[in-house]
Amino acid sequence: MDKILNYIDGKLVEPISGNYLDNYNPSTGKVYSLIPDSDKLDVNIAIQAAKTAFVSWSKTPKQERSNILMKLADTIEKYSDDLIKAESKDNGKPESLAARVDIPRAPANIRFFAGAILHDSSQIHDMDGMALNYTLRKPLGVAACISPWNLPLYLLTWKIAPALASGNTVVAKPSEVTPMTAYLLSKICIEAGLPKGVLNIVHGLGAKTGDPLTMHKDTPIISFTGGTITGKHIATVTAPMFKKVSLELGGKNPNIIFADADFDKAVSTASRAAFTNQGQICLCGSRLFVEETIYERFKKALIAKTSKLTVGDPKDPSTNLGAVVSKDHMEKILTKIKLAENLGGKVLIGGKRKIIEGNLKHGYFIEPTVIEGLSFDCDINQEEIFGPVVTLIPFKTEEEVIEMANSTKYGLAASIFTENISKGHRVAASIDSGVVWINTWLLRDLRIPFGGMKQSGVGREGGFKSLDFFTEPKNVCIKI
Ligand code: TXE
Repeated sequence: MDKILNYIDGKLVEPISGNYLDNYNPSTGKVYSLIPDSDKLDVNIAIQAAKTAFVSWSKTPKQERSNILMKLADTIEKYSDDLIKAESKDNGKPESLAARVDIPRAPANIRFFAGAILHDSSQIHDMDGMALNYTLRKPLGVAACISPWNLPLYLLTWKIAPALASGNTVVAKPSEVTPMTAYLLSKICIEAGLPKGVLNIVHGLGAKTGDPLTMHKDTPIISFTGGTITGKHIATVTAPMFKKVSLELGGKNPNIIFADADFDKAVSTASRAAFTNQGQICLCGSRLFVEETIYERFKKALIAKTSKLTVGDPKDPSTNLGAVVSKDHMEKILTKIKLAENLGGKVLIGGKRKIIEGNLKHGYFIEPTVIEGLSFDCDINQEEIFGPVVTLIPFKTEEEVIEMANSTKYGLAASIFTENISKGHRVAASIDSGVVWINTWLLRDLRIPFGGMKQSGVGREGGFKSLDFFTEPKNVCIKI
């Protein structure tokens, strides 16, 4: 059985305790590898290695840091096929999705920030010739990067790339549910010649590994993506330590379909937004608001579209939905579907676990599910489900749909479908969310500020926002 190792000070090492956790393949429901059950001792050694490496990495000229990161990106690309297979096996997602999204975006993230540091500039404030202020930006030290299981390698690189590019060193803790591609990345870092200690990856549970990492006195900066409850915990424990924290948390994103939308485009994009990655993307559109006059027609078209989606072997190129990430998560999603029915919701299609005969018989597959008949303010339409489940809600007016869309505690993303330009802009301006798409979904530009309002997060990452986050501004004032 494969044994995943920690990556500390440039070496692959066992956890000091010698303890390991089981790692499951969600498509088969079987254990296929072991993860270090790391604890405070491993975390402390990793932080010390990162702290030592910071001395020279932070002074390495930008061009050289950029070259090293470009080489890392090239080496990731060299192993794309292995990474695609590993991500799919570890997470349950279709290989075709990992090949289209997860894996190509990892080197793209690294190249983007390796280039961005070369084009960054600092501010100067002239005081009418009497004095001049200029602002230096310096890395902070050891960044703690904690990433989730839904887009494992992609979101890990989204954090470590700007942290490293701006001269910090990193201790990363990938999700214990999907550790494999982070482990492969450690081997890739060694092959690419990343200086030792610059990136360290410690595997393990949130409470045993994540907590000592975030609470350590020598991790002044934390970038976290994960659940809102964990985000709240990290915000609480780190506030008295005055750490710089960026939190990217959950979402309950509205997709709003007006009657004047391009109908076919709206149906197919709404379906993609609901079910991509089995609905396990924080940006998924899980609440579908449809203008009353086209509601029945839209509902019929969405059901027809959903009925054509294939749930099956992630290795099969024709598969649209693979397995959800874990048994616990599958059970949580199925419980939510039951609750929806108890609350008076009608399951229009799906709603059940899907058993695939053969060696995937014990896999965690769920049918794509469409539910109607629930009030906008019930639990199902307020709390994140994070699975292949979408609810349909009719609306009459622009004012009404804005109120319903904004009714949750989240504010991450929204999509609006209309051919009326003014309406699109007007509604976009009224929606409480960090990201709004008009007539599209998941169209990402790495330069944009990315993050959520309300309980979807704190701070923004992306483009120069990431470089700002991972550096500390220092103003110097010169009297002339
Ligand atoms: O996330 P956790 P979970 C949502 C989604 C999901 C729910 C819970 O609704 O059902 O969150 O998922 C680490 N100190 N999202 O429980 O626990 C953990 O080890 C430091 C949305 O899997 O937040 C992992 O590396 N770290 C989300 C990371 O936090 C801790 C993606 C995320 O896991 C920790 C995933 C602690 N005390 C889930 N406890 C999105 N925004 O995309 C846990 N961790």
